[in-house]
Amino acid sequence: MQDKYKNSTVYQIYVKSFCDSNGDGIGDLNGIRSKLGYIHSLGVKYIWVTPFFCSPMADNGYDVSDYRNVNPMFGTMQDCEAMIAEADALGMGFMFDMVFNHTSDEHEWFRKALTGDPEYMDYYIFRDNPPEWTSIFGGPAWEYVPSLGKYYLHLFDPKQPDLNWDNPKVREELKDVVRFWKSKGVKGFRFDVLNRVSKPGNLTSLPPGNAGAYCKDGPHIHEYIQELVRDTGIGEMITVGEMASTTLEQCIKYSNPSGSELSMCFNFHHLKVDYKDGGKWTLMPPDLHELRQIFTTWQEGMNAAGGWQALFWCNHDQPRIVSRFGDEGQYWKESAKMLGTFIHMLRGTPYIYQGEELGMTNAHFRSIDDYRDVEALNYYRIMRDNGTSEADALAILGAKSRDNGRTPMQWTAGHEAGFTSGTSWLSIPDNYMSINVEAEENDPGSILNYYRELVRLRENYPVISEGSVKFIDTGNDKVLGYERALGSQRLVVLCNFSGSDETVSGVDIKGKVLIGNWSGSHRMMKPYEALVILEG
Ligand code: TEU
Ligand code: CA
Repeated sequence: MQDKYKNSTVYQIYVKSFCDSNGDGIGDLNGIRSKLGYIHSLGVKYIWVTPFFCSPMADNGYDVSDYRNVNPMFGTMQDCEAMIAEADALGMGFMFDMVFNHTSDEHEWFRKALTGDPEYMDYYIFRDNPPEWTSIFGGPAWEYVPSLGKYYLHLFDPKQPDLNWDNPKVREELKDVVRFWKSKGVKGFRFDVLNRVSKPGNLTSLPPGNAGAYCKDGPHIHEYIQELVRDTGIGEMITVGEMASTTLEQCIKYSNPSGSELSMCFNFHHLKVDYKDGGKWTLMPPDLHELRQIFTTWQEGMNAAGGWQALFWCNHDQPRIVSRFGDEGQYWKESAKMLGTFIHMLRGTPYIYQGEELGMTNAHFRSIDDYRDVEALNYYRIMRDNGTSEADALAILGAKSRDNGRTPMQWTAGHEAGFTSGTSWLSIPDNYMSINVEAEENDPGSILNYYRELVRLRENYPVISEGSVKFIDTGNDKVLGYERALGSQRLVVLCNFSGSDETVSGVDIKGKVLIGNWSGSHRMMKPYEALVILEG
């Protein structure tokens, strides 16, 4: 991890839902350009933008058919170059999203493979008698191609065939893609499901099971990442790998300070504390004890080994955090600020997902017809086939679907929340009338202005950007607390994850309040109170 990124915050844009410039109901690159001033006003230095490359959009752009061209739905290469230059002029850099575990089945490599061309068949993973595996989106992970008499592996949708990274030609092709975008002036990269690219040695001899569980942190993963970073010269750039179901030991290597791999990793354990028996399609309140355990292990473990974490609650695959671990009713504002404080004071690089800075909520869709995501639609069918009632299945999607995080950015109280002059591709929750940028700009106590302050604090206080971290015992399971330290400075962070008054004991609180969401410092923590105290 290079020091220059340590005091920065990253903003994540989901292109399709950020801002529509031409009234077709779909966010686009010119929409992003029109909002660069807003993003700059947050104080962030980097912008991760989700894939906008040519794609049939079976998985909203995570199925790329041409890595070097802009999907006409989102704009042109000229728009893209202008977007990069305009951000640059404001001191912000883009991180583009490289989806390298798989391509679209409409990519020319896969089209050639389907004709039986052996060179291109070896770009993918074809087998005669594969084991019975289920894919991450539900259904079988191996798809039969009658004309070839073989099956190909897809960890995700059948329209997302997995690439064969054991073929050096594939790795060369992907490096070329990185070089291409680097030469356009991109400042960093996010690598989609990167720890899944190296597959286990003898795939066909493995027992039936979950493809995702077999394909992670594979035998050559560190070698492949090191090669990619070295040969493209991105070791000095900001890079983040999306690392699914990984371990602390692996992430220490992925983000080792020598710069031979990546700047940092996304990991997801803290976002599974509301999965009953580990299953996503279930309903359960978050287990706060487990949440504390996970953060303690990862924060202190990465600290001790010099690894670096990407810090986040939200992204385009997750429900909205205020609806999930907070309270979108009575304590909407307090809980959104508390959750922001908890993440932004930790050790690592915080990511703000579009709308999180407004306290945007889940979608509250009432019918299956409102959903668009392939995963939600698949699992709805699977749940219904297994006998789950319509009401129960909709309640589960209402809490867990990725579409919750994909409703359009709420800019104003006007037509379609100011997102489009036409009709949005995905419905907008009614609360846009009060939860929107315009309203929050005008309120000094808004969640938006609080997030700006969190970003500013990280930039100005080295104890936040570089200090060590240690979790503390607050004597109360509902109040999570940690300490940051650098030289003679000490920061104490206390966060009440409940809607009731809570007491803490045994915590040494002295110093000045750096930021908080209730006025003053209390022995008693108010509902969803966050308190940050600086000593020294
Ligand atoms: O996500 C990978 C991933 O494993 C999960 O976040 C997954 O979407 C979720 O667990 C499903 O419940 C990445 C992208 O962020 C996601 O949008 C893509 O669909 C996926 O890869 C495939 O490219
Ligand atoms: Ca558009």
